[in-house]
Amino acid sequence: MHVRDIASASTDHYDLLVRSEDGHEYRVNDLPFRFAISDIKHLNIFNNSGNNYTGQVLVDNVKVGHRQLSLPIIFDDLSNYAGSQTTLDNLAFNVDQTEVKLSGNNWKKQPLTYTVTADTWMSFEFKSDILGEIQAIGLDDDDVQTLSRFFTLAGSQDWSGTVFDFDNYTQEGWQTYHIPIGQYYTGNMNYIVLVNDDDANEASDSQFRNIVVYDK
Ligand SMILES: [Ca+2]
Ligand SMILES: [Ca+2]
Repeated sequence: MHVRDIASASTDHYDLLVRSEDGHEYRVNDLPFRFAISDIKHLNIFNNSGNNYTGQVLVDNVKVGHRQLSLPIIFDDLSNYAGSQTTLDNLAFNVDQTEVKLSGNNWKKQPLTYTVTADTWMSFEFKSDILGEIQAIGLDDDDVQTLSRFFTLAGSQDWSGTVFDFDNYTQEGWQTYHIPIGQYYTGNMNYIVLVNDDDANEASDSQFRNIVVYDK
């Protein structure tokens, strides 16, 4: 591809459009790499004209578009998850119910119908003022624990069988997570599940906000 210019950044995708000399447009996602907008630290423009690297690149009018691929999940229908796990059930919300604070010993699910593909990601912010035993998030298709679908974020207990790749909460306020969940599992899901497990003390809290599930 002989690239003449970056045509534009789409306003409706996390994509860049690259226009070739002959007028073809290529989404960056059509090229052999992918990225989330939040992953961009530097935008490097490469030009590869066949095998001889002699082409020229003209770059102008670079814009980065932003649109959320889905709206944040609204916590308007939370119910207990996994039977008797919840023993102390305290919930608090912001006004538009895109932020929820679970405290006590509290496992909740919110209906969310989503087919997870290999390209599915989940982004959200998490905060905990008092750490507990298990603080985690995941998707599930029913009310029965499926451990491999949960991402442990914090807590003293190693919830064996869950994903620990994001078990890195620093206890410094809100922390942002971008999880490529489709690289861990796929399939039809019916719930997003939030876990604030603290059997011994019933004192921990897990706060989640701006959860979006999307394909890219
Ligand atoms: Ca428990
Ligand atoms: Ca399940």
